Amino acid sequence: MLKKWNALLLGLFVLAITLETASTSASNELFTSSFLVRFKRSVNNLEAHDIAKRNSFHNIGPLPGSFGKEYHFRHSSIPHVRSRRSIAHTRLLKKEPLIHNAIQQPGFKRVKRGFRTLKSPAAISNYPIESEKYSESSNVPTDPYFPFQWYLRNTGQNGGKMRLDLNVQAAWDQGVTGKNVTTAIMDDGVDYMHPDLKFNYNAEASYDFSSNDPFPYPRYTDDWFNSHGTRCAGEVAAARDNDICGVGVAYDSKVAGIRMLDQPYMTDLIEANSMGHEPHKIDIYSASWGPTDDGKTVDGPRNATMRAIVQGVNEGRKGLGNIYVWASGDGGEEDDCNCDGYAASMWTISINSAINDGQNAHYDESCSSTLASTFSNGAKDPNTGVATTDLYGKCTTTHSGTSAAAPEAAGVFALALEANPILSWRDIQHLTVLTSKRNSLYDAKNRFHWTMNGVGLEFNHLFGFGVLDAGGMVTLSKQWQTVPPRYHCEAGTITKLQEIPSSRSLLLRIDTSACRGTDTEVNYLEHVQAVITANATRRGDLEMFLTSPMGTRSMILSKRPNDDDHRDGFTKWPFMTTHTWGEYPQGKWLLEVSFNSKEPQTGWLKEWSLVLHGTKDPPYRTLSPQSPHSKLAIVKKAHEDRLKM
Ligand SMILES: *[C@@H]1O[C@H](CO)[C@@H](O)[C@H](O)[C@H]1NC(C)=O
Ligand SMILES: *[C@@H]1O[C@H](CO)[C@@H](O)[C@H](O)[C@H]1NC(C)=O
Ligand SMILES: *[C@@H]1O[C@H](CO)[C@@H](O)[C@H](O)[C@H]1NC(C)=O
Ligand SMILES: [Ca+2]
Ligand SMILES: [Ca+2]
Repeated sequence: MLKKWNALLLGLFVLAITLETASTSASNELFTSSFLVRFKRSVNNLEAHDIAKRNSFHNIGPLPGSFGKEYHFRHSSIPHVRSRRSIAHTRLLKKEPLIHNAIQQPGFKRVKRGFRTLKSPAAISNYPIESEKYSESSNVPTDPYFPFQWYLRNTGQNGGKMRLDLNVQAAWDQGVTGKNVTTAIMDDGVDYMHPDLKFNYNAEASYDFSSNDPFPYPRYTDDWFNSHGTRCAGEVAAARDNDICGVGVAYDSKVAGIRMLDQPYMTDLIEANSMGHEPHKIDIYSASWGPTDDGKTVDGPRNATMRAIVQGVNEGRKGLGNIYVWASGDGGEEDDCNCDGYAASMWTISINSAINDGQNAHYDESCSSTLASTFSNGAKDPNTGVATTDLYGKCTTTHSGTSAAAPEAAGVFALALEANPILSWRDIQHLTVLTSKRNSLYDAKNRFHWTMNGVGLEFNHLFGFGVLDAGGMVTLSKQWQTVPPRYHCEAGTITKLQEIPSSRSLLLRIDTSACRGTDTEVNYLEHVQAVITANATRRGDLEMFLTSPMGTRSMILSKRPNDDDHRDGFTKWPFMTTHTWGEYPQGKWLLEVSFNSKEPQTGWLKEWSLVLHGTKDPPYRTLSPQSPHSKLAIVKKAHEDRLKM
């Protein structure tokens, strides 16, 4: 079913096993003034414009990936959001001979992660003392806020742990600073006149989808609500040694502004246009927003957005694939990022955060789809937030949340792409798995421990494979050989209706050959999805675990105390785990579904499909590890031992 839809979606009817496939689900009640207009044939912008105009609509433009068959129309006399469909306007469009159909777009909430109302722009106080012991490098930036950027260089300032940082100095010392790489900040705008950003601003790749013009400048509000994008941009690409603020992780890279969060309601078309904007000029898209983190939402990308992401990874960057970096979410213990379809997607790299002494931040969500972590605020000392650029030429030391974590990762990936511009979107994920470090990251509440998967890769339910290491990633990128083709194996489906008992686990097994002997054989895993349809008297009390044939147990759904849904449940929801990366998938997979509740609950599991993604051939065969203790050496040896068996 997944594959068939993909074929329709991409208009490709060839057997294209390495192409990515998509699925989504949604339900809404609000309608916006935006319409998705499908034409019977491809039309050009001028034709679309004429048709829009004679029906009193405004043509915003074609949708990415629609080959001129789908356009975004707006009607100016319909309120931006209303609770009923505008049947008359829809009918008007449908009467046009060239129009196949027109769908009024539902509006929904998307929120930025980590916004805290700020009192006043922070001024420098308690200037941190640099420790002499950190490193021998003489290549240290002189920017005034650099000493606050403990996430770039942790000398133990403000109570941090020495060397618990992104290890960017080791990348910079190799001369790698992000040259010729563009990261788009999909957010509330970017202050592109900021003196620390303006020379690294890529205007050509920027756009404002909140107001439909080429100038994604943030809208002014008294509380500086729209400072989010500017702060994220500085973390990636603030300039170096210019006496202004601090430096970006990739201070010679470019940032593009994609303003798309600043309107009353989000639509599928705004998201799709943003994520599909200039996929050959933009290498990395960074997103620090998503569905509400209230711990009771289950939501993800809608159809057009899903198609834009799929198209981005399959065709963006001239076929190498765009890199989508996602903040894993700020819902804390109450939420599970596997219920956020953006963060849980295989095509996004979802990033969690640790604070300056290695604990998780109190707002961190946990889930098995998180790939790795960077750093953010949360320590007691207020000077341990994320220092970066702020609105109107200012600087801040208090950027916060997993919002601040995702752009750091985008910066590290920009360094990797300069080191090796032909890395694919999957190469970046493999490099992340192999070079992220446990360092001294730990769960402040001692719930989640570091565990070794079946091929010796250490992971943690909070932090994924650990904290990004820019130096390690750049070094490995330089010798990297692209990974073998990716295959999707539909390993099995159980559709028998089964009751989830109140006080013990429902256990289901799928025994699979992982498509052995077919042309979608998977022998070395990347992502694994458990696509599940289930309902319950209280959805938030459900817990689910998936155990691989090699014995790695991923918690694919944790208890969400606020989620009292008893109606919707999960409909073909793709729970994802990264924890079995590199493992061999043949054998028995176990799904455990149970309630974690004081009250008696019941529920029904209606469907479980196991989808395996990975390679047929061992992925690291041509690489030579520089140290026998490196993760690369460990996995490579595990894979070689298997082949000898
Ligand atoms: C910069 O990147 C573009 C593709 O994004 C590539 O075509 C171009 O050759 C690169 N330029 C340099 C100087 O590396
Ligand atoms: C989204 O795509 C699915 C699968 O093709 C389809 O069933 C559904 O009707 C679409 N939803 C909308 C709102 O177009
Ligand atoms: C769940 O689905 C089953 C089977 O379709 C149905 O009988 C049951 O009433 C549903 N339960 C809830 C809580 O919605
Ligand atoms: Ca600077
Ligand atoms: Ca969330």
